[in-house]
Order: sequence, then structure tokens, then C-alpha cells
Amino acid sequence: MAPAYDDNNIFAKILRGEIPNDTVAQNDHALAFRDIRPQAPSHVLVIPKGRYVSYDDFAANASDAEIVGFTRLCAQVVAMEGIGPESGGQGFRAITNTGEHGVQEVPHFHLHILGGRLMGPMLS
Ligand code: IU
Repeated sequence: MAPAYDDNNIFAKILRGEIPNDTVAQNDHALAFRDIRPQAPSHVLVIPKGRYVSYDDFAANASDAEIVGFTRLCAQVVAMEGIGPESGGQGFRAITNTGEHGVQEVPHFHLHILGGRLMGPMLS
């Protein structure tokens, strides 16, 4: 059973406009903003506007429109940042940390999109 969504999490506050963020792009279903502790020259978080705790919650319960909106915003971010091979970039990493073992800090589903440098080994 998935944990209940906490409306006081920091990304919920960002979505409600209670906390400022460095927005990169958004659409009806998702928001993309820069991570406050960037781990790469380009480090953007993409979050759904709906109340989803984690990737598995989103993938199982979001509507088709939400999933398409989220995915297309990810593609837009990659193109805008110029990090994808499709936009002449040298590649990127997209990851989502989930739950305790995934070391998820913020309990609102978010995809990290990192680029602009050669990534190290994925697992640690
Ligand atoms: P997580 O482990 O995938 O849950 O990491 C959360 C990320 O959210 C982490 O990279 C933080 O730097 C980032 N972040 C942020 O961008 N703005 C905030 O106000 C907070 C965390 I708190």
C-alpha cells in the first residue's frame, strides 16, 4: 500500500506558489524547475502537478493525459537544455529515487534530468 500523499511536502508548496522556484517550463500536467543543489551543469526536476508520492504511484494511478503531459515536458526540458542527442547534445541521465531504499527525500514524484557532464557509475 502506497504511503498517503503529504500536502505539506516542499514540492506541493512549490506547486501552490508558496515557495519560489526556478521554473524551466511547464504545461497543464507538469512543472520543470532547477534543482537547488545541482549535481551537474544542467539539473532539472520534472514533477507532475497531481498528488503522486512516487514513480510507482504515478505510473499506476495517473491518467493517460497526465502521463503524456509529464513525458512531453521531459522531452521539452531535454531539448531546451540542449543535452539530448536529438538536440545535438552529448546525452543525459534521468533518474527517480523511490522510497527508503531509493533514498527519496521529497515525497512527491520527481524525475531528475542531469546533463552537461560525463556521469559516473550509476549505482552507489
Ligand atoms: P530525492 O532524493 O530524489 O527526493 O531528492 C530531492 C531533490 O530535491 C534534491 O536533489 C534536492 O536538491 C531537491 N530540492 C530542491 O530542488 N528544492 C528544495 O526546496 C528541496 C529539495 I527541500
